Amino acid sequence: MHFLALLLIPVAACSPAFIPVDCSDRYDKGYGRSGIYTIYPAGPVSPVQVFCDMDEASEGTKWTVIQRRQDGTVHFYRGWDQYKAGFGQASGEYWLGLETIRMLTTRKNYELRVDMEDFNGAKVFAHYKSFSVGPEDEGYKLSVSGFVDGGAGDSLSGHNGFSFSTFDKDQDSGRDINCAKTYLGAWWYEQCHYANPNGVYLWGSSTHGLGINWFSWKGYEYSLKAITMKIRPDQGD
Ligand SMILES: [Ca+2]
Repeated sequence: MHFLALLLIPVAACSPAFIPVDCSDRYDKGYGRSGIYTIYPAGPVSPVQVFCDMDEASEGTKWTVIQRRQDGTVHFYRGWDQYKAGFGQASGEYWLGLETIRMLTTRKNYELRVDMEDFNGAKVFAHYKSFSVGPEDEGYKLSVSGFVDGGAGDSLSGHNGFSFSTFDKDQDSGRDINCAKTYLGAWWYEQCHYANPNGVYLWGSSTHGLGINWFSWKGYEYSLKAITMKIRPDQGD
């Protein structure tokens, strides 16, 4: 009995008092700088490293980055298991992972902002007041609404309600096509896409639909320099 009690005391003393679920929790605890932070979307035993955008220029901070392309250093043409679990590094290009995104967006109401940049330094964004991803057994279905234009136009609402597809898991709506294979990406493809943020990094000109496209801004023949998808709890404004 006494031996057990002694064992339990240090464990209790070590348990962390603060378990941030996302970058918003970090920010609210006084971590106000952009950078790499550890969050716990699935509880204290599952730390995940992410980039937090706390920049005041990005409409008031608190953003958890779920996807980032900026230099082509990370290969994005990957299969289902990788898109489910996530890949890349929080310090550079990465995909946070469908399971983590689902867990986050199930806990709270999130909004989404997609920031984009072309090779001339022009920057635009698309903002969605509501964003969530459903469970795996329903194909990690996308729910997105409430578009607010930041110059990019709306190339995501057309994907609302569709399941996520990778080259090895075709859940798109095209019966005779595997959109992930055809457009060398992974996305909530319909038949097939208005945006291809996980397409091939092509340094500008894109073969029709294969690059990092956002149709309503640059069409299908232009592959963006940078694109970032980030989420934060609904601010109620
Ligand atoms: Ca198909």
